[in-house]
Amino acid sequence: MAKNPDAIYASPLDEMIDFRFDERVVDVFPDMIQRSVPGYGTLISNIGILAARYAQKNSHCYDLGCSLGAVTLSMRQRIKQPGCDIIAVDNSPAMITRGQKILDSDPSSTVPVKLVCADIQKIDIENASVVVLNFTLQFIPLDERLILITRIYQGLKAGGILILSEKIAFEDPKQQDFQTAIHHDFKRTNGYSDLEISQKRAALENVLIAETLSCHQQRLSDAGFTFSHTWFQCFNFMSLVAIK
Ligand code: GEK
Repeated sequence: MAKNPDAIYASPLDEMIDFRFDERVVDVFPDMIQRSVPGYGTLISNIGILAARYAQKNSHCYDLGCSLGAVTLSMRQRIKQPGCDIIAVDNSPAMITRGQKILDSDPSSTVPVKLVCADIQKIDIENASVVVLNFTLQFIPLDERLILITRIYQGLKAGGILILSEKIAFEDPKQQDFQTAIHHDFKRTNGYSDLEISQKRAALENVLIAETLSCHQQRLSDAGFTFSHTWFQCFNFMSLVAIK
């Protein structure tokens, strides 16, 4: 499918408004995320491979903060266990409406998908073998993150996995500066101007709160996970897998 180019922050804005997942963002989302998150395509396809290994028969797989359903489509193509379904949740109505159209036009698998417009902090998570938070936890208020991860842990079956991908921060200011500079080079190489990079950064400042890798690992451990492992990192973006 042709991607609409992201030019949301290309012209100077009089007033900086906090970033929101509205219609304008939905229109350009596939282009925006691919040009902004290093390794996004690699993450999406490999989440399908992880799901194929860890999905258990007669269980639910959750895609929390599903946006347009890229993770859902990847899992749906790979999962072969009988009786599995995918529950994909996002609280942006614009994302869910567009995501449903994309799903309906993809006949590549028969795994049932339920697309739900809801706050992931309020839904039931039960009988789960795979739960994915692909760049979603970073938008949840800091003091509510442990409650969510604990509810995910409790909803997972033994042997089930949580895949947690996040933009991360670094304790060492030198490393923070290095990773930020390289990430900005990545965005520049993908055609974003310095103005776009700085305006997007300002819009996300109060909305996307990145934490360190050790902070994420400690929270996973506090929630009950005894095993968590980084399986992907590129600059300041990483993905962990935690197994119950
Ligand atoms: C992908 N996973 O393409 N409840 C439900 N959804 C939420 C909440 C919440 N409380 N907070 C934020 N969202 C996707 C990419 S994007 C990441 C995920 C990014 C949703 C929000 O509406 C948005 O669609 C998504 O989480 C984050 O693999 O844009 O950097």
